[in-house]
Amino acid sequence: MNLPDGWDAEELARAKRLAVQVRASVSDDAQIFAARAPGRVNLIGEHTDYSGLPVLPVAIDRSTIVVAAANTTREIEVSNVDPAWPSRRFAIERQIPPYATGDWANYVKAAIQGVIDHFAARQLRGMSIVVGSTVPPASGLSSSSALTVSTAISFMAINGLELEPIETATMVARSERYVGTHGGGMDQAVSILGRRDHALFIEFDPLRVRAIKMPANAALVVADSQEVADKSGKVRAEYNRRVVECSLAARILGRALDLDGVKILGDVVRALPNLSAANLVEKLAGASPQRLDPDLKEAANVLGVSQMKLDAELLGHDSTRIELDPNRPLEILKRARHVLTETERVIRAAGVLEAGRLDEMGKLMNASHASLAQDFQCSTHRLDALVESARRGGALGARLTGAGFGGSIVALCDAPNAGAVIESIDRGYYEKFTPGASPENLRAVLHAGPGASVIDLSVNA
Ligand code: NG1
Repeated sequence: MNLPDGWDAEELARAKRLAVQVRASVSDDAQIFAARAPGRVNLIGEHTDYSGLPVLPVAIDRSTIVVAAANTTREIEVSNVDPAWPSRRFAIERQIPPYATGDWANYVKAAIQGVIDHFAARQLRGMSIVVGSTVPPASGLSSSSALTVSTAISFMAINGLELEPIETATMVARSERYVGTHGGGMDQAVSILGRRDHALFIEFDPLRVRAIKMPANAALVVADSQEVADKSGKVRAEYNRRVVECSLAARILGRALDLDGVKILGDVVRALPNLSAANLVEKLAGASPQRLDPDLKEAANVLGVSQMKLDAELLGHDSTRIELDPNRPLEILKRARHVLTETERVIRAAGVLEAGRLDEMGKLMNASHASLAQDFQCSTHRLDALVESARRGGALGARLTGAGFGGSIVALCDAPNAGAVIESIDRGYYEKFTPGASPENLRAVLHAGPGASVIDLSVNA
């Protein structure tokens, strides 16, 4: 069978099944498009993207497919083959009001709103879509971005709109903030720009990528802790709090180092490339208490700005305003230490991966996990146990992947050893933490796959 570029046989078959459902609700001659967008696993560079600092993920061989046909109603009609996600219908308007927090279709709205904002002057056609995904939800593999990306590119196809992939990635990264997470652009970038058998070294502001071939003897074991990292509730608050903490650390460092206009840690690193993470952490420690009150009063004093201005700049307004827990101080030093040392690890990791030095890559991944657990405080008891069980099975390195607070881990292994690592995870983790569940669907060797693409199903029928 002739497969369209970037699609495998299972995906094409899945798209055709979804198309049957879409055809039932549109006219016989309607053009049908199918978009696929992969999830991702991040090898290293965690919680660095929203500071504008580099990451090193791979697009994985698990994808979300959206099959779309134009309708005549100027509405978006959405259904999902998984009954856990109820059907939705909403009008295309200049400002689409979001559903209640946590509604899955807010990711669809985010994508549509992003395209509307980007192509402001256009009259856009509505569409009916059916979604079918093999990216497990809430497990740190970015099912959300796979949905946002596949929706955005199918909506563009329906409306005859085109962008360079790098521009699409920038557009979608911005648009996903619609759901209220103040994320960076890693997930959308790798979902769109991913390359088969390659990891992507991604830099931001402006977005650019370098593909790094995965060494042939490397295997990636990805295991789901089954601890739900629900990005719509508590985890979102934790995530957004860290965005604020990192931005505060950046502003304080900027002031201490006489730099103008610093908003994120990347601004500092780019302005002073010769200062090491250790140097910068030392400067920060000299310029600010390690922790600051969440009402931002003390922070405003340290920065010499008004509390109101700082509040507006850091927390925003309206539906995407960040609410800080008034009873917990903001951690400044620890968070910055993680982000700055992680940046050094990512840059080294790109080099050692390219050179095929897997042992060193594994050590960097272990150091990343330790820093995420101790300084960024986004690991959990269960993620630590899962990482440990992978290491005991002989993984060269293992770490939580994605935002943390639950979700998945990634373990780097010598390919012949992947089976032993999986066995150790089954015995050391799943038997204890998910007794009775069969672990077959919870862990796998995943491969670096191609980025998103859209096809005309009438041509590929
Ligand atoms: P996940 O694992 O999908 O929640 C989130 C952010 C990323 C990045 C990582 C942490 C979104 C869509 N994704 O990923 O941008 O910041 O956390 O490295 O917000």
